[in-house]
Amino acid sequence: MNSKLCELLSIQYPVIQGGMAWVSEAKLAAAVSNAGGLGIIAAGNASAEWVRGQIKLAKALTDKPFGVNIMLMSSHAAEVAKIVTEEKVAAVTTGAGDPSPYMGDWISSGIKIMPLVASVALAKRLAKKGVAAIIAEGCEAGGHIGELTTMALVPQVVDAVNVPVVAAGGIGDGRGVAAAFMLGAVGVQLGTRFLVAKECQIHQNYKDKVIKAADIGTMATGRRLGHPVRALKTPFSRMFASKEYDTSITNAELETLGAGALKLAVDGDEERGCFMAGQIAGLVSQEQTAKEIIEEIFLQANLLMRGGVR
Ligand code: TUI
Repeated sequence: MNSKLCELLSIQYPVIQGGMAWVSEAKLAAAVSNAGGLGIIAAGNASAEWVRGQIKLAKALTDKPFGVNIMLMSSHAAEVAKIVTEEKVAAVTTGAGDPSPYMGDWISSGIKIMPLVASVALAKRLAKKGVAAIIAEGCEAGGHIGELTTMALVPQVVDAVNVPVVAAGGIGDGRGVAAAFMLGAVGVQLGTRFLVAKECQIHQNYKDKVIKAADIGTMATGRRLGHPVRALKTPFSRMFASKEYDTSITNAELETLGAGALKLAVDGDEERGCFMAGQIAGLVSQEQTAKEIIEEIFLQANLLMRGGVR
């Protein structure tokens, strides 16, 4: 399946792997790139030197293009922004903010910039500044989310900008891919489905929870803090949700409660972990290699888009 995104990134399938903090490491990124998608190393809150090590490892594991996701709320974001330039990664995706301050350096180094946006306003602002593509992420996604659904957001972003748009949030199989193309997207970004990739290094408890999750198995918490996060319903998310309505708890205390919980999930802590995942977790039913996931999804998408049935 060829699309503008394949040409833009020199990849075989128009799929980008989500940059999931603590989850998207070099091994997963390289596996996705080797399978013909664009693998992504997530910098998350990690140190710049950790990110450099992961980039070097990915270079050893694949000769295909891959990218780095920079979480702009991280205190290390500025340093990581420099390292991706030094290492000349093929692409950068950004989340949780406006990457404008770093874009000049990336553009002069030939790095393809694909910011994640949750609104038309930010998409329009960035499209004027030389981004290669915009990733429009709906609130079905896992992790830090905006307000609009993928169904509502993607066509509005497509109409508002003159750069290619990638759809993200709630996409887990070939039907989601076909739907994204119908909305005007040139590709998709998938996170939750890759959580259960064999090459994904998270604890088996995390994978089992995603596989067992039902349609209503996720919830968004943290609205009070201005950055809602979608995660699986677990003891942690229920505890956090109840404290969110407790006016005797300050915002600072609430922030402290959440800090470090994602890492605990990645290490398998079922009580204290924050298991970020998207609403499509209910559809994810088995562990597969990145190659199996990508080939299965695009076989189905191709059939559907040629007018076949699934
Ligand atoms: O960024 C993500 N997903 C993430 S980041 C993350 S780490 C985190 N952990 C705890 C609290 C907060 C973050 C986990 N998952 N997706 C892309 C995304 N970007 N979703 C929403 C946004 C976004 C939100 C506000 C982008 C820009 C923005 O405002 C900037 C502006 O100027 O409008």
